[in-house]
This record gives sequence, structure tokens and C-alpha cells, in this order.
Amino acid sequence: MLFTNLSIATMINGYGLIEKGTVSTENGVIARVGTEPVKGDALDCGGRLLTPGFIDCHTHLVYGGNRANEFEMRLNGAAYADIASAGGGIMSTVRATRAASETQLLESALRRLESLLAEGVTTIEIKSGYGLDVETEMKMLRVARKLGSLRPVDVKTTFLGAHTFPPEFKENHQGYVNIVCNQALPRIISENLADAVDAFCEGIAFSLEETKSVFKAARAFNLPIKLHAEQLSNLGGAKLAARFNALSVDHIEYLDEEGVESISKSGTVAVLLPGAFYYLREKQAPPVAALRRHKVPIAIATDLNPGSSPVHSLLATMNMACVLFGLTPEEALGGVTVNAAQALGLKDRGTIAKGQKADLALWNVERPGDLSYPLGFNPLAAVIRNGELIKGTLP
Ligand code: DI6
Ligand code: FE
Repeated sequence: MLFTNLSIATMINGYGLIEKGTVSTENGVIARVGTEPVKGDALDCGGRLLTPGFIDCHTHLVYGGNRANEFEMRLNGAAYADIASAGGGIMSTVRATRAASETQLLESALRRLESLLAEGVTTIEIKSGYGLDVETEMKMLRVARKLGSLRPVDVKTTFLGAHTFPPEFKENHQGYVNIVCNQALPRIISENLADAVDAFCEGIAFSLEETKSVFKAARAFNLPIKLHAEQLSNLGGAKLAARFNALSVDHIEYLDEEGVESISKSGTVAVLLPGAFYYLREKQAPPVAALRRHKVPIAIATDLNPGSSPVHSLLATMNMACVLFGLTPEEALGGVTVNAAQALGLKDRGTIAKGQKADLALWNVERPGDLSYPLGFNPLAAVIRNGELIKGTLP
């Protein structure tokens, strides 16, 4: 394929904008990017913006039930942590997910996935973590893998058995840590169901020591790690994750300067999740100034989940990252492309350059800043994946 008259946000050094640019693809990868006049039949894109395909690097897309009732409870004064302690929260989704068949999980997840795909997403990460027993965790991961075969999207799966403690193990944390590390993980590895391991390090979930056990087990199997860290308080999870060379630490509203320094040294990506901040009406924003000072790559993601972030739009997430966290539109776009790829350990996508995977989104706008600016407006024109048109129409 050969495209001309493009405004290309290559996402190399910021927007890396090329005006009146040309892109060609061959065998599923980008063959050429430049401004030279093209020979042969090129599609004139009328000055439209071309970006890398979007990457949602943190979702809990597969789950049973929904939690609209808790949304109402919170707006009637209940706190997120109190609902969780009373057996609601994550546990209410665990009950619904355990009860759901694989087909039911697949059907509900497909509907949610469609919303993301409608906005140019070509790669998505999906976590388990609403099973909290070996069978259900594996069921979730199988469904996540299957989504990638049913829709034109690359799915990266993350085992989040350490999301919280199931009621069966409320009084026996070590027993559950053992199940996660010694029963679930080996089986998940043997069936190739996970590309990374994650944990929720928080007062209402896994302690620092418990998180460390999970990281050690992941390392023994050579799986990269990620961490839900410093979302509601500062336990030092990010520092621990840095010691294990984590791909990313996610949320990090309560991360301090020292923590920022340690993830900067380990090359760990900071994944900001403005949807959860918005829904929980949090007050403390993540330390964006410190992240910039220490040159930590910033990604942003929907955190799509039924409790803290029923957000099904990466474009809305970009807008929220700008309005709520003060990211620039340039940082927001980097957050769903180049840095999101890094948060998943993917080197073959997230920028527009020769040799990169030809996953591209064409937009009915002329400037990249236009993507973060509106709320509830989708200017997508077309999506190309592996060099093939999979959505929309080309000019
Ligand atoms: N932090 C979150 O925001 C989600 N998981 C986590 O560890 C919320 C999960 C839920 O409330 O269902
Ligand atoms: Fe999450």
C-alpha cells in the first residue's frame, strides 16, 4: 500500500511530525516513510493525520457481571475501600466471573472490545484477576487469547492472580500466595496463557512482601512484571517493581520523588490511568512533574474494569490525562502509542518508521493535538493492521 499527502505523527521525539508525507507498507510492515514524491498509484489522503495504531496497555476487559450498583453506592457516600472490605468491589466481580461460562465472558468482552477498536486500537493488554482460583484465572486468560483470534487486534495477556485475596484465604494469605506462585503460574505457563505477571500492591490487597513473592515466581519463569502501585497510598511498590526491572508501574498517584527516581533507573514505564482517578474522584494526581524531570516514559490506558474505571474509550482517556493530570496532547498521544508499546515490552510498534509493524490509524483531522481536544467525538477514518485495511474506508 502506498499513501501520500499525509500529516504523519511518527511519534519519534514527540510528535515527530512529517507534513505532506508518504508512507508505504510491504508484507505487513512499514517499508518507507518520507516526503519524497511517489511513483506509482498512491492514495491521496488529503492532508489527513496518520498515527501508529493505538495501544491500550492496561485493561481488565474480561469479567462477569457489572457494578453499576456500587457506582450508586459511592455517590450515596460509601467509600471504594469500604465497599471492598464489605465483600463488594473486586469480590463481587469475582463471584460473577466464576459463575460465568467461557462463552458468556467472551460475548460480553467482545462488546466492550468493539468500543476500543472503533477508536483505532490495534493492540490491547488484558489482565486476569477476577477469578482468584486456578480454573477461573485460566478461563479468563483463555477468553482474552480468544478475543485476539476473533477480532483484528493483538492481545497481550497478563496474569493478575494477585489482585486481592479471595474470602477462602482471608485468614491464610500465605496459602493463597502459594496457589498463585506454585499452582496457577506453572499451569498458566505450560499453556502459554500469559505474557506478563501483575499484582495489586495496596492495603486492601497484596502487601509488599506478598508482592515480592509473586515477582520472584514470575522471574523464575522468565515472565516480565507489571504492578498496580501507589494507587490509594504509598507502600513502596514501585521501588520494589524497579528492583525487578518491571515493564511498568501503573496508577502511581501516591508515588514520591524517590520512587520516581528508582523507576527512572530501571527503565520502567509509568502508566497513568485517569479513568480510575476520575471515577473514584481522587484528589492526589500522579507526580507528572517529577516523571518529566526524571525522563520516565509516560503511558496512559483505560484501565477498563467494572469497578474503578468503566471507561471504554482511549480518546476520552487522552482527554482526561490532559485535563486531570496536565499532560500535553503530545504526551497523551505518546502515551497510547510509543510508550504504551514499551509498557508491554513491544519494540515492533508504537512509532511510524521503516521496519515497524504496519499498524496505522488514519484520522479525519489535520493536527495531532486535535485527538486529545474533544470529548465524545471520534474522528477515526480508517485502520490498517499488518498492512491491511481492517476498518473504515480509504480516500
Ligand atoms: N486497581 C484498579 O483500579 C482496578 N484493579 C486494581 O487493582 C479496580 C478493580 C475493581 O474495582 O474491580
Ligand atoms: Fe487496573
